[in-house]
Amino acid sequence: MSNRYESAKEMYAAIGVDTDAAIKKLKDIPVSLHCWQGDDVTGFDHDGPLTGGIQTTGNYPGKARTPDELMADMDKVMSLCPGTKKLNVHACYAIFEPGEFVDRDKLEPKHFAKWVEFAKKNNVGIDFNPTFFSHPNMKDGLTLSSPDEDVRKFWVEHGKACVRISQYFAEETGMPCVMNIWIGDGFKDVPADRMGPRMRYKQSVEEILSEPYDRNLVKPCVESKVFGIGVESYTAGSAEFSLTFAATHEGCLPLMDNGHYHPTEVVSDKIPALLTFFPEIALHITRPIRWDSDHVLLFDDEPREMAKEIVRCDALDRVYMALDYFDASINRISAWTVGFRSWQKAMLNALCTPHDKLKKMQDDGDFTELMVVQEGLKTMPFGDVWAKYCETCGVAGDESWFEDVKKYEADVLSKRA
Ligand SMILES: [Mn+2]
Repeated sequence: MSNRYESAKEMYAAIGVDTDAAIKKLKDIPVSLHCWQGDDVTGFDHDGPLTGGIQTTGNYPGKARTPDELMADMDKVMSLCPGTKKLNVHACYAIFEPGEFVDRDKLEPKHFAKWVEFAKKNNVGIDFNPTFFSHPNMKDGLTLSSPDEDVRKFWVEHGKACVRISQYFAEETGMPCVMNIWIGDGFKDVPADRMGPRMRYKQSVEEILSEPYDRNLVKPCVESKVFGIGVESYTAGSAEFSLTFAATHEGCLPLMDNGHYHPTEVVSDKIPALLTFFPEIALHITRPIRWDSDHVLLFDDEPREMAKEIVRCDALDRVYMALDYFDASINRISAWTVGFRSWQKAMLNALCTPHDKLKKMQDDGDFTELMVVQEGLKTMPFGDVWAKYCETCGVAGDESWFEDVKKYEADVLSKRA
């Protein structure tokens, strides 16, 4: 193993890449691990169906049913993945005392104390998301953009409660909390008014962000979307709406989910465009197959290109990275792990790319050589650098981690009825 790494290191050094430095750098970059892969976006505050235009498919046994099960599963995933993790929690994952319940507009930090305890135990930060779906107070599919003032106010109060909870997370963990606002509000068929819902959505987010918070601790974002299931004709929070909102509201970040654009658009190209203007941006990283299907992230072309853009823009400290996918058709621990490890691979690969040399070729107009060299990079011994990175992080560099998952499935998951 070490011979293979030494040999790979020499080959990378010959093209101007310091693999030791790449490994050292990646270890400290936080990536947010989404709690909702573990239970198919169900949460703990309701018994109803998943709504809001999103859907999980599959019925693989062993999904987490309680906070303890979900956290045990996340512990297992984190133990199999290299790098620095952060937790990503949705408001519907509030943890109540036995017999206790409050609705989303009344949520308090105490309902997330167990998440803080879990984060502290793992020495990780927490990102947060108000949950504007899977709730009876979505009226005609609308929340923050609802023309019903009582409905709209309910959801504004939910957003404000989430700002307070985000501040609590940041204060408790000592790490900033990215608070992402995404709504599935929209219409199945041709609307009669496209601007009204957007005016109300704008007003609602402004009201939410009027809740006092420390801008160094809470990083509010708005996430756009192109369409959802049952919401095919119109979504209030479109790309133009969300990007313009962030651009015109100091301290609010644009969040791009690479499943939330038309299929021929690529977020890799949008990253440098936004970094040209915004001090900080946020990402949801997923694998859309023909639509926003939220397949498990793989180490394939678009994540590789996205990671390269973050690294070559020298923006690892300006981009908040979070995973967002959910597959209920396969072992969920494995799904989580494959996705997290894939993004780590994409980033390590990006850190092992001689960007300065490639940029010079572009600027000098050497496009023939640029193509030749970029193709050559694809067969560099990246696997040996990856294995070394995993070894320094104390996790398996090959797929032997799956043995652990199979054992966990036999000992733990299969016992869940
Ligand atoms: Mn997303």
